Amino acid sequence: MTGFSISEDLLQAENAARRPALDEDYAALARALGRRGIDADALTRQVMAFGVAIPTWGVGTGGTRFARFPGPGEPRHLFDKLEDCATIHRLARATPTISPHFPWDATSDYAALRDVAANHGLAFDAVNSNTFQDQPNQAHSYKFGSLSHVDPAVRAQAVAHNIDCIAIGQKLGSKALTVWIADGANFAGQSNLTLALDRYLASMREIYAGLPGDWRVFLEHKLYEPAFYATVISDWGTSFAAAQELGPQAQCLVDLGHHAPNVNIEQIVARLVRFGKLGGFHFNDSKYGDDDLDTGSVEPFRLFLVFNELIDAGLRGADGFAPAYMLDQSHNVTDPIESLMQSAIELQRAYAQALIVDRSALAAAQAANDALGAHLELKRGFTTDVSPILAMARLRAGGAIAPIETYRASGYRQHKTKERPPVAGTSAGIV
Ligand code: RM4
Ligand code: MN
Ligand code: MN
Repeated sequence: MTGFSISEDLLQAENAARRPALDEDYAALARALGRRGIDADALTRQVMAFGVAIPTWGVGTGGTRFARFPGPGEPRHLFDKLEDCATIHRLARATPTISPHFPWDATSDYAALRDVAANHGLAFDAVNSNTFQDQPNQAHSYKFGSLSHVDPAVRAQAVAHNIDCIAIGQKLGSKALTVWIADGANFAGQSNLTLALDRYLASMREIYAGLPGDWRVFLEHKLYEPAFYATVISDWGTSFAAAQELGPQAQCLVDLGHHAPNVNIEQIVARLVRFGKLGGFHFNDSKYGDDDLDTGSVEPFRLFLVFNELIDAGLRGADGFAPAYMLDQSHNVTDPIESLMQSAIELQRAYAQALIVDRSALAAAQAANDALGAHLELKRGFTTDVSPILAMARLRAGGAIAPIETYRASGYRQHKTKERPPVAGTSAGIV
């Protein structure tokens, strides 16, 4: 890092102050888990191996349709974003990768970018294309759609952008492209629902043909917004059918906020796993729609149930099961660094709680039609406070026992506020 970075001395001092209490809590939990036949150290090692990608757009302060309230010292460009991602990973040790978005993250030298990231100890996960916004000097507008647009010239431009994203991703060491389109309609009759999907599929076939052999493409569905009457890839069924038609390298991406309220997302996950089409996740939380709230902040039980399906799939050795884990959140009222650390920790919590579910007891209860007994097996995992395991995993991986407190004690944001004077013209909206 060129500017301020959190010193090893501060990290050690913060950890030393918390170490005796952690050792006590960890020992007590290890004894309790031991009585259930669970090895706490093995669980800690599994948590240490769990990682989720940070979205580059998540480290800036987000915004709504109404306003954006920039935070002090927020990143001005990609290299500042990398610095913040490195800080998040340094303390929480759960985010070894980043997921970039183009052209938001466009730069002239991608080999150099990859090196800078590697020096921060970071690698790249899926690259995201953006055909939901017009860029300066762009020949055709996406106002009425992109990959499914009625005009072949607009579709060709959107296809070319996705192919460019693949080329950039190859330079960054990425192995997947995530495609989310904003295409849809605001009025009944505005668009031919069948032909729009046909055009999308034809465009996607061209993108698919441009995928390197060891790459995957993730199709991300979304129920509504910005189109409010119908979206082209509205739900997991459409996404699944499209992925099926495209071929084995196409899989579905589940963004937790992209469903109608109360939809059973864990069942969607189970279905996609069953058909070898679960590509990955955009984790966040939601109360009403695509709220992009912090992961685990609204419905931690649902998050746990999603992980319950993932653990089940992993143990079964489900075919084609290798989901990519990414966050996709917008931080409007918090420091994004704090939110992203906490969200990664909430994912590790759900993961650990799902890991300690007694799978044979659960299967036995299910086989005996013991509905409450089966439910209680799940609840036993969910109600176990695994915080000492998570803290010990961070400590053993070289991170902070208490990442947010340590971050606050470091004064990182105050230092960055001096180093990063605000730039004029930073726009409203999600970035
Ligand atoms: C969309 C969707 C995409 C993300 C954009 C910024 O709602 O979640 O994944 O790239 O927002
Ligand atoms: Mn998303
Ligand atoms: Mn979204």
